[in-house]
Amino acid sequence: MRALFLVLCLAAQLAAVSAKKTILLSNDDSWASTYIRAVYRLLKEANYNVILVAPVSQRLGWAGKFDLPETKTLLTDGEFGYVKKGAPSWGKEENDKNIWYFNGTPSSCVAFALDYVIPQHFGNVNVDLTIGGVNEGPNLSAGFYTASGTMSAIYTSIYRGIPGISFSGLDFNNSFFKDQLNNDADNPANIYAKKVVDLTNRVLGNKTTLPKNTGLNVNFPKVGLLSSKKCTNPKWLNTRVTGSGIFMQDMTYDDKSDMVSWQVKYFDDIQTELTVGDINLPSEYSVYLADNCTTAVSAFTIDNDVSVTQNRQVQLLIGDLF
Ligand SMILES: *[C@@H]1O[C@H](CO)[C@@H](O)[C@H](O)[C@H]1NC(C)=O
Ligand SMILES: *[C@@H]1O[C@H](CO)[C@@H](O)[C@H](O)[C@H]1NC(C)=O
Ligand SMILES: *[C@@H]1O[C@H](CO)[C@@H](O)[C@H](O)[C@H]1NC(C)=O
Ligand SMILES: CC(=O)N[C@H]1CO[C@H](CO)[C@@H](O)[C@@H]1O
Repeated sequence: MRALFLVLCLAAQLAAVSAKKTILLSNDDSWASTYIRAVYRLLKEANYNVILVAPVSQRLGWAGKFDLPETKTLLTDGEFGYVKKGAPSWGKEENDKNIWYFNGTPSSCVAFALDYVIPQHFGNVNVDLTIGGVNEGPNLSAGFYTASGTMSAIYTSIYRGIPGISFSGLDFNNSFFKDQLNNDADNPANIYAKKVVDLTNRVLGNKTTLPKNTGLNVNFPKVGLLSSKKCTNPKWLNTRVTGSGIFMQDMTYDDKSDMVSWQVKYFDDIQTELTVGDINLPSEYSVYLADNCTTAVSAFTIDNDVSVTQNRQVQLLIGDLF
């Protein structure tokens, strides 16, 4: 009788475990960054099965480059010296089999997770959602869509049929979780992580999830200790990735040194004529500029094709070629 009871308890437990939704978590700032560890901690507390696979070192701005390790061991220390030169090119936390590093880019980390880590170590569990971030720094959106590593983790996932959300926070310091992850309610890492869980619950809590080929790009404002405006619970706002007001990479040429240097430039009002998205939505960068304790949430698609109208215009121009 007692044995039967135990078997029933075990079966119930297994059912509960398998009912858990699985989230693949990555970023570009490295697996040892404060923000990704804060998100990992709270998603687990919220009863998700979380598998973290992220670069061993900072890969900011590496875009969709699909970089794989070329040696079995690391030729240099990983981020914050947390993994040392000479260690294997991929591995996991000693005390947590769900946290992995990989000597690759965000895009290749997602592939490594889906093609190696999950099939080999997690019994091929289905991933319900991929989350990128929270990225340390707001360098996402139109001008950075193709440049951002965090974004590339997400579109790599969406191309493979798994919906994804990229998150960025307004904080430029890439900090080591062992230095900065604490239980302070005013720590931006904890405020952001709580918001990530809120949005994840909404996206995964319904019968249906995000539409096919669709992802969300989320930009948080300055919060907590970093906010002079006492922003601790930012409001959500539906925005669009493009729209008037875009930050992009740009350069300055210096004729004295005959050299060029990197900068970010704001291009105002250049995309008011966009025909595909909803032009009534504010652009995410207008929210960034407003700095009004608001989180920008833009839905984007991986469909790179133009609208039918635009393609007709192309055909009018060069249609005699076809
Ligand atoms: C930035 O990150 C480093 C590395 O973890 C940490 O030592 C430093 O205190 C952080 N600075 C701020 C202002 O948070
Ligand atoms: C999803 O759930 C929320 C409540 O959490 C509800 O307001 C919303 O209508 C649901 N959407 C769909 C498509 O079921
Ligand atoms: C914040 O600023 C954005 C962009 O100007 C605006 O659309 C939004 O309504 C503002 N939100 C609040 C809460 O003031
Ligand atoms: C628009 C914006 O916030 N750009 C930032 C992108 O990241 C670089 C480096 O982290 C910053 O210097 C820019 O200010």
